[in-house]
Amino acid sequence: MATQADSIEEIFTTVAALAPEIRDALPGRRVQNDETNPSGEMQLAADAYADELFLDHLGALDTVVEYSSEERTKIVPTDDDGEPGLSVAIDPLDGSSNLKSNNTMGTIVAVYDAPLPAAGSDLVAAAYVLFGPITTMVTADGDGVTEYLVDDGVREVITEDVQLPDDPSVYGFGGRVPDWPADFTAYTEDIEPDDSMKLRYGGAMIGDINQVLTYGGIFAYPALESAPNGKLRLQFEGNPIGFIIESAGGRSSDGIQSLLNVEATDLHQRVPVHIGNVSLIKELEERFR
Ligand code: AFP
Repeated sequence: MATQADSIEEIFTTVAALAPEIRDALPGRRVQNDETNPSGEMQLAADAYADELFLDHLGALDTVVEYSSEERTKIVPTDDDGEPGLSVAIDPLDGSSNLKSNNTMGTIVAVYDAPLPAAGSDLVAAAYVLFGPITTMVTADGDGVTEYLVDDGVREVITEDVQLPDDPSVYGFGGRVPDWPADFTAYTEDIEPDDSMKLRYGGAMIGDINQVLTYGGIFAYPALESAPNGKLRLQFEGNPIGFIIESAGGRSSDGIQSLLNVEATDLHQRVPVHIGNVSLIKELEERFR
């Protein structure tokens, strides 16, 4: 009988195996689809393609009983034997608007042991695939964080037990500066003069998070005056990335509490996201008190 660890491994293996197919499909799918996703953003042909591919392959696994994605309004039940299983929430191509300028993007996977929408405390695993100059995958399974090279759809370990470096050096903040609330602006004014910190912002959360994981630092897509819950989505982005960064010794926050403690009320709910070294996130939470 398969254990939960076997099921998580099967999901990770399936996601890695699809990476070359997705990468190969990108050049011809940089055009818009004439559709918007459930968050009202323009969908590219690549977003829709990757979503269908993940549904076909992850939905076919016995262990996956629910599939949902940033690209579809509703949860797809994928249970065909009535056995309990895991729910998968996926951002098929995070940062797909970077396709036009040929910059970094990736896939984010959240694995919950609960029906969706689920809280971060229901996560049992999370991972992301990063399509950079090389394809890498970072996984967290509750037992540590591992970085892999994905070569021909197969994972080869690069680093086991990945931890955020102690001395942070990068920061990246999304949203228009005049749209930032006063408390967040005040926090950025603490960070910017620090000569050990430099700005790195790429327009794909997954690329910016990987920089934080590599160099130490902070990524935020904060609440905005025009959008009090920010831009990023809890089920598909905030929770899985919070789980990975916290598993690597960092901290995640909506400004008050860990992202993993935020109540899940809606599949496509947004949440302010602040992620990075514990010291930096604690300072930010102090600013917000
Ligand atoms: P897309 O997937 O539509 O490109 O959005 C990417 C994203 O959700 C996240 O990955 C980025 O951090 C953020 O949006 C970038 O948003 P801005 O374009 O407002 O900087």
